[in-house]
Amino acid sequence: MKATYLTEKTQNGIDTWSIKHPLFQAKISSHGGHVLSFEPTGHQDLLWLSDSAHLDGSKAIRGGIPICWPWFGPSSGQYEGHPQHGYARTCNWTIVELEESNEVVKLKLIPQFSVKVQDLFPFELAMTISLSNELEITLHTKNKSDSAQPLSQAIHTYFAVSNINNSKLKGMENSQYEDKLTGKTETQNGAIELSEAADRVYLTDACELVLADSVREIRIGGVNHDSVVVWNPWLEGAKGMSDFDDEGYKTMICVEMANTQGLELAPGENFDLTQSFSIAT
Ligand code: TA6
Repeated sequence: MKATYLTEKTQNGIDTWSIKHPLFQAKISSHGGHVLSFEPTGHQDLLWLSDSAHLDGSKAIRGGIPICWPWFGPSSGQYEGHPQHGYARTCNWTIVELEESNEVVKLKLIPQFSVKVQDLFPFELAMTISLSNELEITLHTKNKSDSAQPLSQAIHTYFAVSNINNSKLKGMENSQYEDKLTGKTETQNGAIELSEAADRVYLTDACELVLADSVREIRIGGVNHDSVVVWNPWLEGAKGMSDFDDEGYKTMICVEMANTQGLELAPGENFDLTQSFSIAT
């Protein structure tokens, strides 16, 4: 691919695209269309990636930005028995459009589902990623069938923090959330400060979040989400995952713009879910 800022390396059938731009550096894997890192110039990586992540295509990559689609969480209903978080994060993707300038690099990628997988659902998917001093990622879904179809999805971003014990996620104060660990619905009191495992679905379309630690603030936005998922497995959870470093929970938090509340696409409907983030200060 002829490009100014993007270079491609292929190993065992997986492409890794490295983008070195005056405003940022980034890495994306063709496995899962997975953004692995995003470093605005002069700043540390905004994304967390497990040191023991599988980058060989054997499973979803632990860290960066996994794409959960066309369902979020355990499969259910017509998709019963299929893998958690769907198939987008474990199939290979290709770049179909690349636009580069001094200001921004824009990519459009499409997934290469197997016929068997594609026949499971009547959706078409594309992803656009725009990178500058901000990263904006959008999932474009089209319902190609002649009936309404349920869709759940998440841009499952693993953010890097210097220390989870002195991090705060602001912007969802007073929001209700489903606590997946207790099965209860709670109300958020003040900013989100974690001191134990958390797996929460905030029932909000809040779109001006700030993830603050002692070193920096990351601004997190979104469009068309009906919920924001916040997850940290903490020590016991991390120990239970072979691709999650035991101590890794100390320097990450997942903040995911998602559709988890019963979205249905009408026949022929297009639906875009976006997350964006950048350094605030
Ligand atoms: O986003 C939160 C969550 O749904 C958690 O329940 C946890 O399962 C996490 O995703 C990671 O899932 P994974 O399949 O990548 O291990």
